[in-house]
Amino acid sequence: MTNRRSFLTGAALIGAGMVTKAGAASLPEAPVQSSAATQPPLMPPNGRPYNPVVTLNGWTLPWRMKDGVKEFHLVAEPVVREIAPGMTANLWGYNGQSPGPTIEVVEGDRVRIFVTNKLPEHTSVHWHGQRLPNGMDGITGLTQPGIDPGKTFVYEFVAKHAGTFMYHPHADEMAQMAMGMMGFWITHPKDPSLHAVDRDFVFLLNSYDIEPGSYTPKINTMTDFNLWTINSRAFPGVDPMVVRRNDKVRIRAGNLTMTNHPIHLHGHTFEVTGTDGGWVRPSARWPEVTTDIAVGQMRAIEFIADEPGDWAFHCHKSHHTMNAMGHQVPTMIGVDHEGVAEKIGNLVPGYMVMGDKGGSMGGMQMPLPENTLPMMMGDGPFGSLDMGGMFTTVKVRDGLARNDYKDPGWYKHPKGTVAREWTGELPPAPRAPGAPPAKPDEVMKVKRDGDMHHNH
Ligand SMILES: [Cu+2]
Repeated sequence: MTNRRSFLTGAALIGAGMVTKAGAASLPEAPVQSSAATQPPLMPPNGRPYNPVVTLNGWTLPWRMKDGVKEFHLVAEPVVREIAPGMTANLWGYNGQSPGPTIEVVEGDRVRIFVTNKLPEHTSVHWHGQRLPNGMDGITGLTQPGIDPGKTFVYEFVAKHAGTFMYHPHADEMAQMAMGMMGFWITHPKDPSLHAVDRDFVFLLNSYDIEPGSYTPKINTMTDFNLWTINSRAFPGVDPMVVRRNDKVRIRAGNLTMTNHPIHLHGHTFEVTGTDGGWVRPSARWPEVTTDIAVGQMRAIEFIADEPGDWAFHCHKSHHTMNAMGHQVPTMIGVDHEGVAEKIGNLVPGYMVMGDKGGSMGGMQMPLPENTLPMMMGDGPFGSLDMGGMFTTVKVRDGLARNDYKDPGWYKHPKGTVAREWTGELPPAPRAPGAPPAKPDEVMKVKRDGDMHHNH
């Protein structure tokens, strides 16, 4: 739910002396979002018409129209974000959530954004990708002084070009970005029929390093993050993208992590139709099923959702579809530790050996420390789903009512269309040259070198 927070009555929210009572009256409200669930698209109550986007596990910031200017109020502040059921994080964000709310405007709109700083240190907001006057670019020290705690700054410019943008601080940025300060910005085309789609999803890719049992990201981490998230949510905390069969679908993702993410869609082919630089000319597009999104980049992909089902959508770096546990764990495939668990169990109650038949724990989980997520934790219709992190689904369905995009549950496969166990006769299994003779139920006796240490 969106709560209203008035800056007339909420005097404590504004630093002393910065905004006078008369001044406060001229500020638009700063709505606050308390839920991490995907909010329905915000239909524009005034201004020029457009087709609103859906922010996955997020929301769009309402505005006030004043003398033909769209006025928004962002409040930079500490927030508590649920990463997935069972884990919350102390992050920094805007208006109650991290990422902050999506800002949606129309090409040619004059936009005024009030930014109130409730963080313990100075901040600024950079409007990534926008063409604007240099002094509105939000670079602390270069184009403006930092916004000190308790102060409110105003940014104002014309949203000149339709497209997909982001916002984030350029102020103590290693800390502020690592703490979750970022948001999405959509400038819709003047003509709503241009680039029109039926479903338009947006989200940021982000990452955190939060030790199991703690709540605050380690901001000095450079590459070895343990939570890979979509809009600061890890699967199964990421909502599905629900579409009707034959909908034209656009998904826009911005990458504000420290590494690239090859984003992969199952069951369909798509084209990259936009970047943060603008729309890609149709003659310059080619079919893809994976597109790499580099750091600081945005990609808009489009496809016709013509195959019903629950289609995986995820980063193709396998460690990015894992959650916090499972890092710095040695590879144990082929290591026979029969009896070992029992011995360790005497020393460490609840100890469980990780995957001597591979990594999958087959639904078993070690007792976890407080406030963390098992490395793979989803439950699917066929059992445990061995993925977490930057993973969700595109659910394509026949027969959804128009504008009814609530989660329809798992796909019901037509008879005879699910992979199944072969129960007929089997030929003798071939052996690789030099392989030891087979014994029933023998696991391979190979220890891989080293441990699972990795740099993402
Ligand atoms: Cu990734």
